[in-house]
Amino acid sequence: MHGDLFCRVIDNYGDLGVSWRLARALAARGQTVRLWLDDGSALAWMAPDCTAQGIEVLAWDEADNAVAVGDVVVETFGCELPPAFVARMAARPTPPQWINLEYLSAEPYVERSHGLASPQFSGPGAGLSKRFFYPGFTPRTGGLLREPELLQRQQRFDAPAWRAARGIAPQPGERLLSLFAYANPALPALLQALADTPTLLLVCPGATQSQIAGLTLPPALRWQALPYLSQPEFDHLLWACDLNFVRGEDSFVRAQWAAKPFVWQIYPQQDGAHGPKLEAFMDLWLADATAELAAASRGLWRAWNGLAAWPASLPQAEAAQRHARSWRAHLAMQADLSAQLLRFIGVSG
Ligand code: TRH
Repeated sequence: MHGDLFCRVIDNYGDLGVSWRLARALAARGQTVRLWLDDGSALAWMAPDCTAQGIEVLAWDEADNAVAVGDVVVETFGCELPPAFVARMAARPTPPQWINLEYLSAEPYVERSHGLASPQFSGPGAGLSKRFFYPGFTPRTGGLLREPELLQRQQRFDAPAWRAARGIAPQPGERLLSLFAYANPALPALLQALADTPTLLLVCPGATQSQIAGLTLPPALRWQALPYLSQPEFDHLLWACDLNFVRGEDSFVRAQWAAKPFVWQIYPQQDGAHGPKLEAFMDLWLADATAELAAASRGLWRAWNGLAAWPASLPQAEAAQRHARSWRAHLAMQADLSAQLLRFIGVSG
């Protein structure tokens, strides 16, 4: 299969992060992939070895030129393909499979919408049909991106050696916490809530580093600024910590594969749509948790997302750790997204 993946960077890094990961997953399954980007600048740190991965990375505008169209065209997150490219798709003797990869959500509409077709009646793509592919957490969705050897790599991972190589030196008994977040007014309250346990916060680049630099930390807390890491190294960070704060879409998924307790800062939407989206995920994720863990997790997640007052206590660490492992085991029973996508378009991976 020859695939064309299109990605427009709307903001931050998730659009590119997901698209790059999908491109890699398809290439690893033996498919030829071209990745068309309007802004690939973040690949310099996210995937510094990108030229060695067998993926052709191309500038969006070059898609206007008369390149041959692949067997499958993936439009990520409704990014609206270049009209000239769509016209060539329609002119191909066998039309390509046209897939729109949607955003991840645990809301019920996902199961209803996954796989639906949208025939094109007008415009350069008239006569073609686009199909919606929804990632998700349940068997009636397209699943989650997961490279086949992920769990084995995690088993072989040497966290102390990784930390030492990165200059991360927690003191004995110190909790290690990663913090990847949008600017968040709840940060001072979080620091107070963490204050009863010695903690080293590893803070990812972005607004949080300048925010935390302006705060006085409680005596039990220390923080360290991290540089941008490559995607594989970002995974290692999540595996090496006791508690991970993640955001958006891709780091949120990686935190689940890391099987460490985590807190999700959802991408905030003007119309408040992020509230029900957050609740839908918590409903699914906590369905089998004890009532105590579920209540404490909901309290912390809502507070971190500015949707409720700060809770009296944090989730109990061992219970949260047990739950994170069983959730990963549950998710790992699903076929991963790239395998499901290939099956969806009739290709054996
Ligand atoms: O950056 P994000 O917030 O991205 C997105 C976008 O805002 C997008 O528009 C929105 O729709 C979506 O969220 C929901 O968070 P995300 O999705 O976690 O993407 C971050 C990517 O950056 C992810 O692939 C991990 C990667 N990353 C690294 O590789 N190294 C790093 O050091 C860091 C901090 C992140």
